[in-house]
Amino acid sequence: MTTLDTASPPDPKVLDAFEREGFVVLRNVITPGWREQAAAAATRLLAGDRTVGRDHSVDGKDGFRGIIAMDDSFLPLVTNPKVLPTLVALLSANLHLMSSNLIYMPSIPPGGTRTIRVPERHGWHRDMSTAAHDLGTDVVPRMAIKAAYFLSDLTLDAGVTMAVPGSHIKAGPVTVPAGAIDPPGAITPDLGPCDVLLFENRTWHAGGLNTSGHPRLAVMMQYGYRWLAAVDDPAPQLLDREDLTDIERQLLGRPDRHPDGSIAHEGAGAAPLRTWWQHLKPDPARSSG
Ligand SMILES: O=C(O)CCC(=O)C(=O)O
Repeated sequence: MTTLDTASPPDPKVLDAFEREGFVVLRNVITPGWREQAAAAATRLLAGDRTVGRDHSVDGKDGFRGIIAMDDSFLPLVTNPKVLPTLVALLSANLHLMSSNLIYMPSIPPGGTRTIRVPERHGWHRDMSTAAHDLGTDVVPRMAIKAAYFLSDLTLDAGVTMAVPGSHIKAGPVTVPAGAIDPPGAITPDLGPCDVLLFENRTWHAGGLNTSGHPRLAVMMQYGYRWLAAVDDPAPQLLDREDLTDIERQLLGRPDRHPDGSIAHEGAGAAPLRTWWQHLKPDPARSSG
């Protein structure tokens, strides 16, 4: 089993593909056993009456934000050793987890009535749209990457997240032709059940159309720079746990502090990932944090 201590440096071809396309698929990053356990945990959460962090939306979509604090089954994703090296190479070691988002998307039969993924509400977007609003679209850099895991069957009609290759570096919005629901060039990534789709905040993407007859279950883990606010509700009880590693603590939001609680210099809290990365790969990460 790969652990953070035995993780491999990222594949340069994967990094090139991400730079070019704005997304990439990493193969076999979770085990079938974990996937089954996580799908059961997701189903339990969705069947419950919990409202905190719940994200009910249109057309029967359901889900939660902050699922790592709701069921321990999801915790191993935070430091997935087959994903973290690529994330650090593409962003830096100065990372934290901004969101862990479970998304349940029901199947809608072809021709069934729906109010999303229709021409007037096609759903294509870039993430962190408020950054573009505040700063201007053209100056927003890569700030965060989502790692999208799928816990349900991945048939072609399952509604996997779609993306437009290269759209992360194109100025202006993608254009969806009148009467259509997808822009030219949009693709559905070829994903196996144990794969993960990585895409960044500037990549134009949309949930696909699920007509498979089964609900689609996805978990989106969003990692961004530590100077960006987390999207999920704070979960201080998680950080207080004694069974966490320093890397987990960093990713779960530990601030720049010395062990006695006094203030450390800006970026000090990234030391766990930075040290790990230096041992994984001789070159320093893009940012020394
Ligand atoms: O549900 C999906 O496939 C897409 C989700 C999405 O658009 C997002 O997380 O920003």
